[in-house]
Amino acid sequence: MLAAAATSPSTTATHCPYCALQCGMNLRPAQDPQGGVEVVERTDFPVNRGALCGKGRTAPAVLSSHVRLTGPLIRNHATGALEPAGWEEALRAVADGLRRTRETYGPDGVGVFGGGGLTNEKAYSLGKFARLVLGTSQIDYNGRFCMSSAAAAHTRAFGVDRGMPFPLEDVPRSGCVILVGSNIAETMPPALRYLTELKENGGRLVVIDPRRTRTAEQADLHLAPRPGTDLALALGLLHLVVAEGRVDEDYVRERTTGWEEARAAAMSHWPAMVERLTGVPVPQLRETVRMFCDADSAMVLTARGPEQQAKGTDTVGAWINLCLATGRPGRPHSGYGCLTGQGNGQGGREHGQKADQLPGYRKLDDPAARAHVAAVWGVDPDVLPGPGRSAYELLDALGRDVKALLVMGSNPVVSAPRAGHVEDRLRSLDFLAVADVVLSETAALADVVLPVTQWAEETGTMTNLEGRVLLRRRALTPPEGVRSDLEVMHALAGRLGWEKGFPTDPEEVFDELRRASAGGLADYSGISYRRIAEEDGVFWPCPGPDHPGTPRLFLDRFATPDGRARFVPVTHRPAGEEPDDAYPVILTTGRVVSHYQSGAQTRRVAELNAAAPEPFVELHPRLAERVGVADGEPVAVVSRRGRAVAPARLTTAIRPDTVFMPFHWYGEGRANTLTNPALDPTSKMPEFKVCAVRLEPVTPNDPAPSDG
Ligand SMILES: Nc1nc2c(c(=O)[nH]1)N[C@H]1C(S)=C(S)[C@@H](COP(=O)(O)OP(=O)(O)OC[C@H]3O[C@@H](n4cnc5c(=O)[nH]c(N)nc54)[C@H](O)[C@@H]3O)O[C@H]1N2
Ligand SMILES: Nc1nc2c(c(=O)[nH]1)N[C@H]1C(S)=C(S)[C@@H](COP(=O)(O)OP(=O)(O)OC[C@H]3O[C@@H](n4cnc5c(=O)[nH]c(N)nc54)[C@H](O)[C@@H]3O)O[C@H]1N2
Ligand code: SF4
Ligand SMILES: [Mo]
Repeated sequence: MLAAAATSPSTTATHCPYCALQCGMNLRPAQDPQGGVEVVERTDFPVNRGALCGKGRTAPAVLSSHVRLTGPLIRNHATGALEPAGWEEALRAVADGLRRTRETYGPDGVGVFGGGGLTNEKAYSLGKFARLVLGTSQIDYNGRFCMSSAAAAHTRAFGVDRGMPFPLEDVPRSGCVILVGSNIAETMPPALRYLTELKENGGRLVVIDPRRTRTAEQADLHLAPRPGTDLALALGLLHLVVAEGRVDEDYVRERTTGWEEARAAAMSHWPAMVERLTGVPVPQLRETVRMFCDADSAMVLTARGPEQQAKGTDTVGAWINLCLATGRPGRPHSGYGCLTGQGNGQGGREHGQKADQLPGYRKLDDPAARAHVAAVWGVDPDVLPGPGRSAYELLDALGRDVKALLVMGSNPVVSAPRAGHVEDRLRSLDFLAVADVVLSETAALADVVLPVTQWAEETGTMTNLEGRVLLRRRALTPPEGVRSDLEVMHALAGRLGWEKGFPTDPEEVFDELRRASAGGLADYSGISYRRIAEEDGVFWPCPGPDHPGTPRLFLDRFATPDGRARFVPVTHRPAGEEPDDAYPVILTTGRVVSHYQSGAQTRRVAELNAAAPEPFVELHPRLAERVGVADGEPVAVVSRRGRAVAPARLTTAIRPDTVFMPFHWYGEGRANTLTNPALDPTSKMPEFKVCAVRLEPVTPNDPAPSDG
């Protein structure tokens, strides 16, 4: 239960530590004799208006010293154990490990792996730390596994990538919303309200998901395609839009380029063929087109379902084409948006922890961008390395080309595709340092573990899924033995020869970030901590202190050189791995409401664990019967990468050719033991949502599962 609304002056207005909704909450000192803080309802923040999901409500539990790290750990190589150490010793060990590797193998022998949960200040500093202090090109982050395909498609079509080009408040004012591969009821529960209000206002909702999820249950129409066929589906809809004369010719002529090629590509996707590929009946395709085109305003929102595919960029491109052909983007309550996932999934992709990027969403291979950022950093542009490897490529290169790694804000042992292999690669490193708040499965492999402060113990900005820059505020004093990520970077930089340039005060870092982003696509230069506090957050771009910020993009022009949106001709292709005789079933993966990501934080919260104690394999009773497994019994799922075992959960809400596993657990039920690291050629997104598997009943004498 939430504590009653408070009026105490010691209450701090802040935001949840988890997902991209960044729900507002108040924290106040707990009544509990153990101390800490408790969550109090905060109704003045417009995005969630007081509502929180169970993860947000219970977030203070992870602040407790029973579950978190409270001091550095160093591996004793004689015993193999991680042992408590002092900060001086730990920082020296990390600095030595990174320096030694660099001296032996060159700067690109050292890698950095960041996270989309880091504040803007941390993400910015991490990119700067990698390029200046380590001199390495080998930095990327877990956002590559998240919304990178939508980001690439956005940039290709619109010239800029802000996940939602309009605020959430526009959703219920739309006439029709197509929600593709998003289970908002479990992944952003307070946002379900926007869909309920949409229907109350008379708007129509179409949900596209191979499972009849709690979100799909809200829909006027639910389409359940075979996983990995969204590209064909979107092309089939566009074919029908053309065939039924529903193209907005004026809009296409005035605001876009490339229509003829995109139209020709779509016309080869006949409805009957699309039905065969996707399993969605032609009448449902027609009904979708009718709802979408009859509405005065309409939008398509995608999440990880269509994006986490080896053709995710083209798939999102096809949905954008549909929106452009029907004249939606830049019109009221209309257009295309991607529901970004991590707390700072938006800001974390803008300020330089991505392999090809400099702050302000600038490109590392653009000479003008290099010159601008180098001037802010006080260095010669030539010292900046070029673009590096993408996240999976980086993890795959560990122990071979990249010999030491610093991880800050990710738990790839659980969350990376083909995780057994990634775990082996991490073990093969000469040196691994992990900064985390808990002893995650990745931290457990490290030579040195650096314990860091958490959301409620530090201040910093986050950019939510709407592009709204928010301020998280410090509400309590961290325990003695932990330091902030900014302090860690400052201390390491100092030991590696950079006395200056890595401040520990977040506002000082933010002011530098503002200058570094000035003139870039994601321009934060007009945003200040004070303005955020006064204005419920500020939407970027905000190029000056008097600029109001930009809640809605593309009203007059797109961010392309000619101001027009670009159609991209795309055509359907198979998944990286299609079912065959040996692996006849499709595995798809995703989330449950009670756990967050790799579970490193939420598996440490008793209430959440009680609600969702273990992994499971969701499958249709017909498939279960064929395999010979009953509800609740263990079932083995085997792919070309390995084998996982978890209890079967029978439901008619999933297609009979598909099984679903959540990815929040380590051990024998780890979903990512199975997943296929086939990468999208543009975004380098791995294919988390489709791979081929076979199912086997598990008998008591079965050998222990192994990771491939
Ligand atoms: N509870 C909880 N909430 C979270 C998170 C969490 O870990 N737990 N993580 C946050 C983050 S980082 C993210 S990225 C978001 C993700 O938010 P969502 O994208 O909503 O989450 P997922 O469960 O990964 O996938 C959504 C749906 O895609 C469907 N799907 C699977 N394959 C396909 C396919 O081929 N096509 C289509 N159309 N759909 C398919 C799945 O059945 C699933 O219901 O959630 C955020 N919120
Ligand atoms: N099979 C499958 N796999 C997936 C997905 C899927 O749908 N299916 N989804 C993918 C997606 S969308 C995502 S976003 C990834 C996420 O996967 P991960 O990157 O593993 O995400 P988290 O579990 O959030 O890991 C964050 C880690 O950083 C720590 N941490 C939190 N805050 C801080 C901080 O401020 N500083 C530091 N130093 N550490 C911090 C946490 O304790 C945790 O250990 O998983 C991907 N993996
Ligand atoms: S929906 Fe997301 S931001 Fe809101 S309380 Fe839940 S986890 Fe936190
Ligand atoms: Mo994500």
